[in-house]
Amino acid sequence: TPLAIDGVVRWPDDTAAAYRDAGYWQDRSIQSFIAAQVEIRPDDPAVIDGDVRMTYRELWDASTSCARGLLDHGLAPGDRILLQLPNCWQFGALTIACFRTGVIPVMALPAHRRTELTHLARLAEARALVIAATDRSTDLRVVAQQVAEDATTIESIFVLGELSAGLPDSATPEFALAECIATVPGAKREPFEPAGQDIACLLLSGGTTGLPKLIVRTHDDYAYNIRKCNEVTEIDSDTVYLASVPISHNFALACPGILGTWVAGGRVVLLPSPAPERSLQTIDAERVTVTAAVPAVAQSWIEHQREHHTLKGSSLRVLQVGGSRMPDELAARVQPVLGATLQQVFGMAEGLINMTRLDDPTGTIETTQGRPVSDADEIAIVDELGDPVPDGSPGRLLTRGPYTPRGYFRAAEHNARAFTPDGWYGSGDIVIRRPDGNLVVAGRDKDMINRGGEKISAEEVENFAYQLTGVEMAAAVAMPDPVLGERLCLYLTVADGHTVTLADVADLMQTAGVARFKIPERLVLVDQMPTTKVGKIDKKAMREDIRARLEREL
Ligand code: J2J
Repeated sequence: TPLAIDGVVRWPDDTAAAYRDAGYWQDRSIQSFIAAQVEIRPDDPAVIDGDVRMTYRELWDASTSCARGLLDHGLAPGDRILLQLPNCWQFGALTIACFRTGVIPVMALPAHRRTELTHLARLAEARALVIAATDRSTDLRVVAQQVAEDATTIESIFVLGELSAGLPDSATPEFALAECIATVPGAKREPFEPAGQDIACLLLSGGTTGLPKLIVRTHDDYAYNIRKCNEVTEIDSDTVYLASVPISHNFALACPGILGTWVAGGRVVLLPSPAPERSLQTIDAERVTVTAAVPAVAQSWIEHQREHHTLKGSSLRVLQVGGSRMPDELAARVQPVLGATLQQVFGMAEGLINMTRLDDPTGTIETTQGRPVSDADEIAIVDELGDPVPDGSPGRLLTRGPYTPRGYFRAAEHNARAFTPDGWYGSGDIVIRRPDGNLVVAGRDKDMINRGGEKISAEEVENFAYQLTGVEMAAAVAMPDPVLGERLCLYLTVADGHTVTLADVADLMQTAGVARFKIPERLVLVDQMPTTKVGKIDKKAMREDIRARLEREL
């Protein structure tokens, strides 16, 4: 029986039984697949991170030490920790250690700051924080202390890198992650053997609400997600997978990502960012065969390659692209310029993953976002009344399946809106199903801005704007951008005698501490917000307005 944790929505019993009978759920932990690879190929490379090259045995031993360290610090199965690390081998060792101890990592993004981290720590009642000492110019140790002050369940902070110099006695204690990993493990016995229904990790939703929601991923469902993605992307022990986009995100974590690669016995190469020069050099130097990117990154690689011909070899077999809609023109340039098969991925941390297949006709690969990775994925495309629309017509995407959970963590009220009573998840995407089953993402029916794959909840930004004196009405909308697809534009109406600038909004958000990508890049002051016939703020009119303004400026 799984550990009891309140606020987790399970699949109905009969559905769960059917998933077990069909073999989708195998009551096996994710790490058991990796452990099997450690047995088969202890001396094969598992991860390459800069100068660090670790074999399967070494990665496993690091996770063993790390597990011991977590337990020594008083963490127990079922406890949550907030994990915020950049792409590094320690992320892998720690994630596996969490699986092996039953400690549940909450996968925060590297860009998150005080506001998000505090919210997540509170929501999850996290007992510890894991951070890097710094991220670019930000001292995350200072941020972590603030978070620990506001999220009172935090008892310890694990730091990758230098500890703070001279913390006051009242501060939350810091520990070096390196020491935790260097702990000499005692007993050989596994400290915890997860049941299939135990929680492997908590992922973040791409958020349409004021603050991100947490998504419960069990070993049963996430292992199935990983296995199916491995099958479709043809991952095996010869795979060399490059992760340059954040591995805390579902895409590079498990679709198939680093976990899929380890489950298959392949080799993971890590980079801290997808900067084109270094990424392309690394692909050649490490003979990378598969990698993942958002469309903006794919575009930057293509442009770089066309100008500098950095890629010389032809090791790259598959470039996965997802996170936001890839323009068809860009899709058509991948194979000719990079020499790799494009795989479009339309996925979500909530579950459902669609992929084009590697042997699909070029037309399918270049103009669709693929189809579900599992035959057990249920898809419905419906109109406003919830009635199915015919193939070829746009409609709202609903989905259910063996790796799409039935509710967010501790979010009963939101769940009532995001899920139908029959357990279908409404992703908020408008899609068209072609007769061959492939989906085309045609739009969105959710109040979110997709800034090159980085999701921004309009409500979250608007809530900040309302804190500024004089602001009467605020509306965050997407403005078109040739590189990122969308950027964030903020519309405001301001009371007489007040002025608000873009810098005021940025200052406020920076002071509060939020991910930089959420800060609006343009401000439009209007006398009146456009409204619909029923008096609601008309965001569609605003999106058209900003599009027209940008066109006039060209
Ligand atoms: C259009 N919109 C897309 C695409 C995601 C793989 C890839 C992506 C994600 C991801 C992921 C899109 N075209 N190709 O988890 O494993 C938008 C949709 C979707 C939302 C989910 C993975 N691919 N999207 O992006 O949880 O709006 O997951 O509902 O961050 O991104 O966001 P997220």
